[in-house]
Amino acid sequence: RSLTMEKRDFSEISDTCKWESPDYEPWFPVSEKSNPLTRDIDKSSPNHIVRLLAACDAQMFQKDTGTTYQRLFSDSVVLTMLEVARTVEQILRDPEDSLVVLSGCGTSGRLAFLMASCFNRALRDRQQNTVYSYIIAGGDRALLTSLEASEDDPKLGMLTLEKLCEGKRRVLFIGISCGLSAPFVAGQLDFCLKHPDIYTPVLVGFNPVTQAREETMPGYSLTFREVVQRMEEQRGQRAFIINPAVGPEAISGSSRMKGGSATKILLETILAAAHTAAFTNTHVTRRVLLDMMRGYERVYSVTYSHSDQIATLLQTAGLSLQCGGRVCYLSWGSLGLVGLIDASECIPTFGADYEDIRGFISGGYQDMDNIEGDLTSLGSQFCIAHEDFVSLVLPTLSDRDTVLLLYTCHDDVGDVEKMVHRVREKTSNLHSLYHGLEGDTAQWELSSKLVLNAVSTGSHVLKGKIYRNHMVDLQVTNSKLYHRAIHILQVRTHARTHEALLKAIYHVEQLPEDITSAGASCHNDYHPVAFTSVIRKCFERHYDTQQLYHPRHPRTIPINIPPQQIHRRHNLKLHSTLPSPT
Ligand code: S6P
Repeated sequence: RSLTMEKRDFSEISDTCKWESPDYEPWFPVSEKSNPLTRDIDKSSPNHIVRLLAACDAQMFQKDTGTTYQRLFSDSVVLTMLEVARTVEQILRDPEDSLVVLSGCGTSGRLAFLMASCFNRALRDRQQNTVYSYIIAGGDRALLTSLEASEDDPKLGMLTLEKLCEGKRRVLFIGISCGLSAPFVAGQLDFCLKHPDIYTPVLVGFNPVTQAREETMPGYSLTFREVVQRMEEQRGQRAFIINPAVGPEAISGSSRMKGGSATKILLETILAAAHTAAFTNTHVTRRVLLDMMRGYERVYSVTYSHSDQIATLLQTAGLSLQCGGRVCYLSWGSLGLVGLIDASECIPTFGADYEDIRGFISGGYQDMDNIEGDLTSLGSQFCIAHEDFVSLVLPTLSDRDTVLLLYTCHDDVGDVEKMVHRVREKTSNLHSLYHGLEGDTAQWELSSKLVLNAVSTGSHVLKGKIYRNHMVDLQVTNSKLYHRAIHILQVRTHARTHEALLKAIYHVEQLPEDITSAGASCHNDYHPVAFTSVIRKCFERHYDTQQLYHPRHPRTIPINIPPQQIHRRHNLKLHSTLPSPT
């Protein structure tokens, strides 16, 4: 191997650990730091993008390195998981008037829904009563689109929880906030602490408690950090905190990626272990939990062993987006939810239109099994069945668009083939992600999530929506995103960034006093629509946009080549050598 290769590998290894140093961006919590591995992702080739994403995801499974950060496999984390799993086990053995509620905002709420549905299905299959429920800030429509503003409302969180749990004797509340930051979840945790006779709160996130958000919440006397401190006082008895560090996200603050994957790994491990124990009359042990988590680590390795194919897919999707085309995920079974979730996140993260990357699920809302039922009447964006794809998208489908099929050996292959024939009449740009060997649904889901996150993130990187490793076209729709936007502006300028952002938001040259003196969360109430692409507007004011929206080094990917020449037929198969569940 050449000296250059070795030098690069060495620098990647040191970049992997760099973020753990106390001097590295000390003003940010881990979940908002920029990952040293990906600082040049915006000018990387598709193959290198996938390699960088794999390196970032690997940080999830990194062992305890003796720094201040506890990790996924740390004793303290596994011990708390064990205690929570035993509480779930007790509920499963005696479910009368009991509930396990999973709650969160944005991606965290979508995963809460995914897991609640999956484990309720497992109970129904055993002819048991269901015990899981979910809350997502903004209600069911937030499962499919971005409603980030509700995240700022602690009272709404509290009231929604109270209403859902009316009449219950025992509630295990699992609040997910990757950044230990969502006021909506803080309000719920605080409510649980005030009613210990019924509620046991569990907080899942990926920052140390000392990095929980300190900003005051609108209409609330406590900060997130103060709520967490109160939980710490009860820790291990009436409150639990599961908060390993998984390293900064590949795209700064994009907690849909590692934050989402780690949430899925932690909670599915806890719930699956509790189910096994309750229905085989055994008890959850530390070893069972560790074995299950190692199973997910193998899922990671098997998935990224297909890096070249993922890179080809990412490049094709990127070309579609660059040409003004669309990327459609057509899925069967529970992979459909993974597709819908990935697609919905592109709207707030990349300022994408809902049609840019869009998910469809074979049985539509019947397969979704969400609390509010069929949402199609809310508009085209909420049409999610394959039938909707056939009537709304197929007629105008062309080689500019990319279609990705996601299915497993459990799905009806005849049905998949029918869809393949219909799509091929319109485009040759058809791909598939297929889990071919018998396996575990949860593992297939994680594998698909990693691939789709890579495709949607990578294709938007190729489109020019990322500057270094920062999102520059995000929608500033809540206070967390407002602060992130301020930081992104500071990356390139020492100008008065708060003013620059507010002027762009309100389209004014002079800022009236009531705007400048308002807190971050108030700006959503004033001009919700004006927040779209604010960052871009701010950058346009200060910089040469050419420099921002095109790669700093010329790519080998030509942007205006006719569709026939740029699209290649490709069939990605993830023949699953995934391990079976414990
Ligand atoms: C992040 C995603 C957001 C977050 C949401 C909740 O990629 O776009 O929707 O999930 O803001 O964040 P958190 O830190 O409370 O889980």
